[in-house]
Amino acid sequence: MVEVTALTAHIGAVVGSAVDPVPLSKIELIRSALADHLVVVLPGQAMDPRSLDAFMDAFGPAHIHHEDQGVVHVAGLPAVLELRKDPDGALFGGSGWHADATFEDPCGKITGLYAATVPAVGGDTVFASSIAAFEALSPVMQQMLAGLNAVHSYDGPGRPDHRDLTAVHPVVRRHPISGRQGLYVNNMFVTRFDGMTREESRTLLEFLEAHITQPEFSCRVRWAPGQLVLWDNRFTLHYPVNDFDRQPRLLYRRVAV
Ligand SMILES: O=C(O)CCC(=O)C(=O)O
Repeated sequence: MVEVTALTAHIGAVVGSAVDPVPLSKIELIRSALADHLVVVLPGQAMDPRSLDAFMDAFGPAHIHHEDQGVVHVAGLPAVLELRKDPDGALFGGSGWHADATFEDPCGKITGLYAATVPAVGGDTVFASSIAAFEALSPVMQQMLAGLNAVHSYDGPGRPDHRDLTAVHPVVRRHPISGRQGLYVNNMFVTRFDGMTREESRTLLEFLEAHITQPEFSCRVRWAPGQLVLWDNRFTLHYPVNDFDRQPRLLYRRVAV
């Protein structure tokens, strides 16, 4: 019997344990925990970039990140990114709340992040549920948001939309398994709501990010070597905490679209 232990009321669960890791062949159990909790922590997994790549095929086709400053692909595995923080280096994704590859269509669906080396303390990742956030809004606000689309662009707000990496997505989407609705916006990539001015969009986006990321809808994941974390990018935001100067941190990331 594999234990699934919720981390908070709204988001996050640990599946198995470091001494009794869940077999990764139990894909339906993992998929169901992910649908219920949006973020699942799988401790004690013996993986490498190649097995991470193969495992993530169960969740959808690979997202291949384009070349850019700070983007490091694992040699021979174009879908797997090496997220390395060395002393004085920047932390990938480290500048704010976001979801992965929302500027693509199809967008980033499930991310798998596997820890090889982590600081003794620090470098946690915080996640927030956009489903809990949506359900807490007034019906009038829910209805208004359900009629909106948002423009997501790789270069983010304040810059012209990226010529290739720009996509328009509905602001409210329904989870295909749980049937619950969640918000699909993030301030890193959304440049505006379709049909609204940038000023109108900014105010609404700032409200939504503050609303989604409140502690009541969030969980904080502490890393350990050998830990795999999966999250649903369609219904969560995440925030890498950059509080571990001068300690190495190496994770491998594979996104399914
Ligand atoms: O390093 C982390 O904690 C999260 C990584 C991240 O933000 C990303 O891959 O987009």
